Amino acid sequence: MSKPSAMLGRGKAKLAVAAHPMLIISTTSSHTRTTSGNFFDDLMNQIPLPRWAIYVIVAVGILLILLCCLCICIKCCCKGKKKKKFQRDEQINLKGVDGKTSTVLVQPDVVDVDYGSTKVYRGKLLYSLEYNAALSELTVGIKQANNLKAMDLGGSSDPYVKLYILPEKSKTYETKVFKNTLSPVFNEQFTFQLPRSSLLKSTAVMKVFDFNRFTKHQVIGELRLQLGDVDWNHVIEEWQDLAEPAKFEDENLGEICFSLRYVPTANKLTVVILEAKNLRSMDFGGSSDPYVKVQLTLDKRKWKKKTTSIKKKTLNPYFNESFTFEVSFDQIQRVNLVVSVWDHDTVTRNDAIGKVFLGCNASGNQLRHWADMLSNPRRPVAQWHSLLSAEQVNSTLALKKRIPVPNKVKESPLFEKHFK
Ligand SMILES: [Ca+2]
Ligand SMILES: [Ca+2]
Repeated sequence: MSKPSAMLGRGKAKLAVAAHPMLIISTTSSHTRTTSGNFFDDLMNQIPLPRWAIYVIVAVGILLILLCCLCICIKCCCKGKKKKKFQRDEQINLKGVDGKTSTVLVQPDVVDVDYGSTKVYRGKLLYSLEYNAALSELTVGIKQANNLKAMDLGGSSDPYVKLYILPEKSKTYETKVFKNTLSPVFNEQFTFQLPRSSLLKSTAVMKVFDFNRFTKHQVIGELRLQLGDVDWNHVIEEWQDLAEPAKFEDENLGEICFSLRYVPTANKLTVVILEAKNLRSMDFGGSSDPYVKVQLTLDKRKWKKKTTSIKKKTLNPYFNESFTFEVSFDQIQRVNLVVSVWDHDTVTRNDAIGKVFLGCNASGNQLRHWADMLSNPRRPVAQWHSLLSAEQVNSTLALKKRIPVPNKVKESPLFEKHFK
């Protein structure tokens, strides 16, 4: 019995187990060696579940872990894309929305970068102007725009035009919004009631905006037309390049009345600052302490300057102060008269309330006053002027390249010493 059992190989050990107790030890030892290599089999045996069920549970577990990883990845990637999606939604929802819709600032301004750069091409606008003197009616047509600057991330804009007349600004019109285009065709007309006398001293402002549903509307560019310069015998229809939007506010700054008198034989220019009214309040408590600077520039340079007394706490000061300058007949053609109203402050720097400039290169109402003075020698000619913001007057003077010296240089003590 023992002989055949000894002949048996390891594979048949189980048969021998029952027959011989000696072999039990050897077989069990060999069995332990096998399970240490196959730990998982043993583990599975201990779980009171069928093999297929265990495999299913493990597979589901791995699948869940993979899904979690995938979710994290997608979340990370989406952060970047969200902004673009926002923009797309905005354009889709634009239908039927006009410019009057109040906007809520949901995301911070992204497109604010271009402000201040002057040489950006902003596109052009086709407008028409017509004045009906019998009805005192000005009709402004906003026809179309071309090649507008793209303000949205997708490389397009949603243009509309705001239109008003300065200085009254009694009415502000808006065209419809055209979504996702840089060449909108507006074809809209707007009428203003404007007597001829105010027409000639008014400015038509056309501002092209980019509509945004969730962020502040951006100015693409603007046109400012001095209506005193327009030949009203014809209907005007023309293209003009949009300019950089003005940084100054179109506010009612007040009016000033002064008289001008030129005596060529005596080489004397006399400016009488009479009064001002409805001045903007600059001080806490709704008042100002106005005074007036009367300045002459000659050949684009600061030349002479005189100042009135300060009137305390009033928005309607009465000055009646006279200033005489020696100006030869040769010089009067090259002179600009700059009249500016200031608010005096004892502690802080004095602020400019508003400004006007007159001279042969002025326009509208200001040019008319200057021309009246020249054509009526020896006679004082008084007139009211609406104040413009100092920035606006300075930019106009600079724009016409009449005063090429930058203001900062002109106000430096060195300049005063050389040119005063
Ligand atoms: Ca837009
Ligand atoms: Ca003050």
